[in-house]
Amino acid sequence: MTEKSTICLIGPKASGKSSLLASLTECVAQGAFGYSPRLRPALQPVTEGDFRAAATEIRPADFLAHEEGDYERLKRDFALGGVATDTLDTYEYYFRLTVNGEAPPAIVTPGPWLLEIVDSAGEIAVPPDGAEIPILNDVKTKLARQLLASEAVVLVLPLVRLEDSAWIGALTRFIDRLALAPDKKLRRLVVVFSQYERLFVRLGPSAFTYACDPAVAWHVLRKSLRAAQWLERLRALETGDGGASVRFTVASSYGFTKRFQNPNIDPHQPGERRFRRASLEEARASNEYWRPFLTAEPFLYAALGLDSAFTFSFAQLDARAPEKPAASILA
Ligand SMILES: Nc1nc2c(ncn2[C@@H]2O[C@H](COP(=O)(O)OP(=O)(O)OP(=O)(O)O)[C@@H](O)[C@H]2O)c(=O)[nH]1
Ligand SMILES: [Mg+2]
Repeated sequence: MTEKSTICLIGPKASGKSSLLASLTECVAQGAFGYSPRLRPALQPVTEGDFRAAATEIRPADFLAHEEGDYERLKRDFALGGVATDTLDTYEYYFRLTVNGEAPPAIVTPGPWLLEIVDSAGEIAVPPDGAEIPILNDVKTKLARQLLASEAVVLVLPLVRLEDSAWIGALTRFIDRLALAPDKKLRRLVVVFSQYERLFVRLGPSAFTYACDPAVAWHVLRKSLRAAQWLERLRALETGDGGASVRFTVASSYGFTKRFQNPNIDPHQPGERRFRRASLEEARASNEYWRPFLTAEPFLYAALGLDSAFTFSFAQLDARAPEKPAASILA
């Protein structure tokens, strides 16, 4: 049976929400995640019509469609350096997810799953503290409705010193409101620390080897969360009435350069630009060098409740040592 779920991406401005979504299909296609390769997930963008009709196959009318879809546009914007999401609306993207290999027992239905993923500008749900950012009431209402109707929330936070960030107050209020909302459908919430590759910039080609160790992610998460006062509010969300299960993970949309294995940031470009060879056309340059890292995890957990070697529960992060990591899956 086809299952549908809605996932809302929430997080402060420039935390990397749109980039995480833009790199999702490539991460799944390259198997650059911490799930078993035997899972063989596949993810394909579909149209809103396919989602609404709950069609399990692509509709014939769309089969030979050539216009660029919204998701292709998002991917192109990301490849060119990223564009801040417009505050004038919220933006829905649709996907069909299948699991073609050995489905673990945690998955009770065989799928496929139709996903609606809602992206929005960070200022709407998590504005900078103390700033007055004009947002249309209609847009706030739309996002609030989408949040209350969604099965999962993916909270994207940049991997910086959290206590220095100017949006902690807004984030704490957001979590409180979500925990207290009576009519929500929320079953899962994933906190993902983005831009993970930046931690490894000095490690050269060893970077990828360290990043592939789930124990490193466990330590990074524990350290990042130590001063986070909103963490106790999240526990309330998990233990409260109709509690949602909470997971923590790390991800990098830029990822690590294939073959060279170093963080995928081009040292010859101003700012932080993805590495690519100018002489190659865009599609080839991406395929040849770009491997996103763990950007599938937040969405696969949100949709299926499936844990990977890089998703951690409160209990796992509270433990004194990381669990023995599952065999390294990233080739
Ligand atoms: N180094 C690094 N930079 C990243 C990564 N992901 C995104 N960025 C950069 O971070 C900036 C913000 O990324 P976005 O994806 O636009 O952030 P957002 O959360 O969608 O921001 P709003 O739409 O404005 O709320 C862009 O300049 C990206 O290029 C990453 O994995 N690593
Ligand atoms: Mg965005």
